[in-house]
Amino acid sequence: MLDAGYYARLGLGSIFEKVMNGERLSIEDGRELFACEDINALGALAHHARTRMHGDSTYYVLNRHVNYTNVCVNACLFCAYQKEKDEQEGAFRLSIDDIITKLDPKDGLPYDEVHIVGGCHPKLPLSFFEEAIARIKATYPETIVKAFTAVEIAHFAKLENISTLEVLERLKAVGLEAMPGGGAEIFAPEVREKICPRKATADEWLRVAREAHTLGITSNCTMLFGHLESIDDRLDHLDRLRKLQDETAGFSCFIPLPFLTENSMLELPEEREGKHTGLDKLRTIAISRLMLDNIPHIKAYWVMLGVKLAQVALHFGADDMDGTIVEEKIGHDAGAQSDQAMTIPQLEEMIVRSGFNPVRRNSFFKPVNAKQEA
Ligand code: V47
Ligand code: SF4
Repeated sequence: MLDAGYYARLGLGSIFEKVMNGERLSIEDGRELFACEDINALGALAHHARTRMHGDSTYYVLNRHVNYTNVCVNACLFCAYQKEKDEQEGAFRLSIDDIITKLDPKDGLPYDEVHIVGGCHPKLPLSFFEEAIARIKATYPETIVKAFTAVEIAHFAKLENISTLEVLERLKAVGLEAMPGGGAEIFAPEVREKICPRKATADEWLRVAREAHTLGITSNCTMLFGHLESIDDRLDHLDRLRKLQDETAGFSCFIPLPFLTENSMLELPEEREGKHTGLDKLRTIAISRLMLDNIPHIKAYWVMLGVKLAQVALHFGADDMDGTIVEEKIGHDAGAQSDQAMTIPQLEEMIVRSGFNPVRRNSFFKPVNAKQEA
C-alpha cells in the first residue's frame, strides 16, 4: 500500500518522503492532508507512523471515571453536562465518602487509574480536593490518581486567590500523579470566545500544562472538533500542543474529541469545514498522528467515537482505547450511544478483533501485569 508513486500522483510526494524519513510535517503539509480525499492513503500513512512507534500493541487501562459535580460557572455553549446551581434539577455534587465508595472494586481488583474531573463549582474549596486525593491514596494506594483538567486547576487558583503552580504543588503533595487532557477545546481565540467564553484561555491552559510537566505531573491533551472551528484552527491547535511538547515532553496522549450535538446550546452553521462525518473523524485522527510526532499516544476514545469507529481508528493512527470507564456522563449527556462500561475481556476482544495485540497499561503507559481478570 505504501507506494511512493501513488502518493506522488495524489500530490503528496514530499509529505510521503517526510513521513518515511521521520521528519516533521509543516502546517502547510497538514492543510494538504486535510484536503486529500483519499482517506485510505491518509490512513496508511498514519498507520505507518503508529506502527513504527508501537508495533501492533494497542493499549487499554483498568480505570474508573468519577465526575464529582456537574455544577459549573463556565457554562460552555457546547456542554450538555453543565448545571448552573446546586439547586437546579439534575445537579449533583459528590461527597468524599461517595467518591471512596465509587472506587470500591466490587470484584477485588483495584483500579489502575481513577480519572476525576468535574465542573468548576463556585464553592468547593481546594481543601476538599486535597482531602479527597489523600483519602483515595490512603484507601487505594495502588490506584494512580489522574485528576483535574488545566481548566479546573485555573479555577481552583482563582477561588483560592493563589497561583496555579501553588495549586498543583498542593495537589501533588497529597498524591496527584497525572492530569487528564480536557478543557483544551480549540485554542483559536475567536472560536474559543464563541464556544466557551468564560473558560480559561488557551494561554492559561498551556501554561498550567507546562507547570504540571515541570513538577513531574504528566498530562494528556485533547481537541474538541467538528463545531465552529476551521481546518486551520485544528492545525493551529495541534501546532501549539506540539510546540509545548518540544519544551516539556510531558504529554502522554492526545485525544481528538468529536463534538456530540445533543442537548447543546451551540448552533452550528449548515455548511462548515470538516463535515461531521465518520470520515472527518478518521481523517482528523490520522492527521493528528502525523502532525503530533512528539506525542507518544493517540487515543480512540470509544465513549465518544462509538466502539466500531474506535476499532477502525486503530488503523488510522490511534494506539490507545482508554479503558473500562465504569460510569461516564459528559459524552452521554451529549448523546453518546456507547455503553457506560467495558470489561477487560471486552476491551481485549475488541482490540484482538481489530487485528492488534492488547496491552493493559497504567496512566503512564507502562504495561501492567494482569493479576486476575476483571
Ligand atoms: O473538556 C464536552 C469534551 C471533555 C462535549 O485525558 C465534549 O485521558 C464532545 O477530556 N461533545 C472531557 N465532547 C473529556 C476528556 C477526556 C475523556 C477521556 C479521557 C481523557 C484523558 C480526557 O469532553 C471536555 C470537552 O472537551 N466535551 N462536551 C460534547 N458535547
Ligand atoms: Fe463546565 Fe467543562 Fe462543561 Fe465547560 S465543558 S461548562 S468547563 S463542565
